[in-house]
Amino acid sequence: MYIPDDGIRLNAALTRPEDVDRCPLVIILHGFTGHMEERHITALAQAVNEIGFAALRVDLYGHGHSDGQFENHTLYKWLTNALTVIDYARALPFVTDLYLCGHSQGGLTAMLAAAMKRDTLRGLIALSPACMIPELARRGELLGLRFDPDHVPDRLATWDRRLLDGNYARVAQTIHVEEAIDRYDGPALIVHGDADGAVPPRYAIEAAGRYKNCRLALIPGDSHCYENHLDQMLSAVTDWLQAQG
Ligand code: FER
Repeated sequence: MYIPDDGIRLNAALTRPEDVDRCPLVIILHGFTGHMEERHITALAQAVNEIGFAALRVDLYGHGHSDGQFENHTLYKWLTNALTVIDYARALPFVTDLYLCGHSQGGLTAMLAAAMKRDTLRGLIALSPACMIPELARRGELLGLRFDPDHVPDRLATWDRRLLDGNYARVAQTIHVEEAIDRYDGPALIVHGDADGAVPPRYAIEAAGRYKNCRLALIPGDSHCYENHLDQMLSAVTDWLQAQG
C-alpha cells in the first residue's frame, strides 16, 4: 500500500490486532539507509499487534520501496513525510490513540514531528535516536567524514559508497533538537543500547533528561539495531505502551 505525499508515494504496511474494532496505532519509522522490513522494525510491529495496537510501518523518502532518490533525501523531506503519515493515520476510522515511533534518524524525525503534532499524539517513542546528526553537520563531521561546514561539498560519500547530496548536511545544520524536545510535553520513551557504536548512548541520556515526561530504557550490551537483545527493546516498548492506558 502507498500513502501519497505531495506526489511522492510512500510505501507502507498496516497490521492490526485480531478481533478488535477500534484500537490505538503506532507509526514506526526506520533509520538512515534503513527500511520498513528490517528485523527490529517488523518485530516491533508484531509485538505491538500482540498487545492490541495497530502498527503502520513506512518507508521514508528515498528509502525502501518509496519514491525519491536516496541521494536527495533530507531531514526536512522525512519530516514532512512524517506529518503526512500522522494525518493519514489520524483519519483511519478504527484508530483511537496515535503513537509515533522512530529508529535512529527516524527517531530524530519522530522527535521533530512530535514537537509539531503534540496535540494529536498520545505518545512518542524514540529508539536509539540519532540526535547528534545536526551537531555533527554543524561541525562538518557527518558519516565519519570531515568537510568544511561553511562550504559543504556538493556530494558526500556514505559508508556503503552511496552518494548523498550536500543539501542533506545543509538541512541538518539548521535543526535544533533541544527546541523540539522543549516543544513536546506529552509522554515519551527513549530506548538505547549502551553498546551502540553508531549513536553514542549519552545523547539518549541527555534527551531523556530534557523531556518533561520521559522514560529511558538503556539496554546493557546492545547495539544500534538491537542485534543482541531485541526482546528487551520490544518489552521496553510494549511495557511502556501498556502503562499509558
Ligand atoms: C552519521 C551517523 C549516524 C550520519 C547518520 C547516522 C548522516 C544515522 C544512523 C541511522 O539512522 O541509523 O554520521 O550521518
